[in-house]
Amino acid sequence: MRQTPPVLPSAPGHIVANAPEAGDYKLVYQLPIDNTAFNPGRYTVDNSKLVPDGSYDRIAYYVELESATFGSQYVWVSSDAFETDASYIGVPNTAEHMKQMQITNMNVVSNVAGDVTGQTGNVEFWSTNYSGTETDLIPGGTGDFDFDDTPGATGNYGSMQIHNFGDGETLFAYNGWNDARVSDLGMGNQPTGNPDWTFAYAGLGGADDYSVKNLYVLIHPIPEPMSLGLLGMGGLAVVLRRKRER
Ligand SMILES: [Ca+2]
Ligand SMILES: [Ca+2]
Repeated sequence: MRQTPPVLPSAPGHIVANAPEAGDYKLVYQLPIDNTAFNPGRYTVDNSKLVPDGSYDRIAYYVELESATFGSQYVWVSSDAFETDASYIGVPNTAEHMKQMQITNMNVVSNVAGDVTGQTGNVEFWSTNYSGTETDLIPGGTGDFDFDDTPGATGNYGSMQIHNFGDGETLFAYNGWNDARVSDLGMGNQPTGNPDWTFAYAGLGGADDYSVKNLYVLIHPIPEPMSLGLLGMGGLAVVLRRKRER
């Protein structure tokens, strides 16, 4: 039998204001992104150990950035849960976090990327180096560093990217966080250079180019049977009222 979903903090209000869907989500991780090497100790919120495996049906990422070059930016991207263990949905800094796959029923709300509902997207989550070589996992990729690249078995560059590959668009990219170099950070396709912001640290897409840079990871808990029952009765009440109004 499934375990009871945990009591977790709700999504912060400013996220719900931009993406109303977030009102039904709970906060698992909050990270003020550093200029260089990611360290799990830098999470200001980490509720991952409180979340029973499989107790949620959707995962969402919210990134907010501010920079002189790109201004104030945000993106909300949610999809069907593609990982049942909440310990592996944050920054993919271990081999166990590795994910190179399509994600389904993806919703995007952003002031940078195009908003979509119920679309297919993909994640490139790994801690190693990678090449731009396209795979057969994601349609439409090219040999450039984009939404379809090939992770290597070694190295410590790191990729945390989510894409709307159907529109050829990177939603957000956080790369180069697994060593001492300045990380790459960007939203939407990078206007010049590699679309997925690989090596952007050398230009205007370095983490140190942003004055605000926050990552939130959220889950949508599967409603408990009792809540479903109440929901059902509420629905029944609406039907009865409608009948009465006739
Ligand atoms: Ca590629
Ligand atoms: Ca990529």
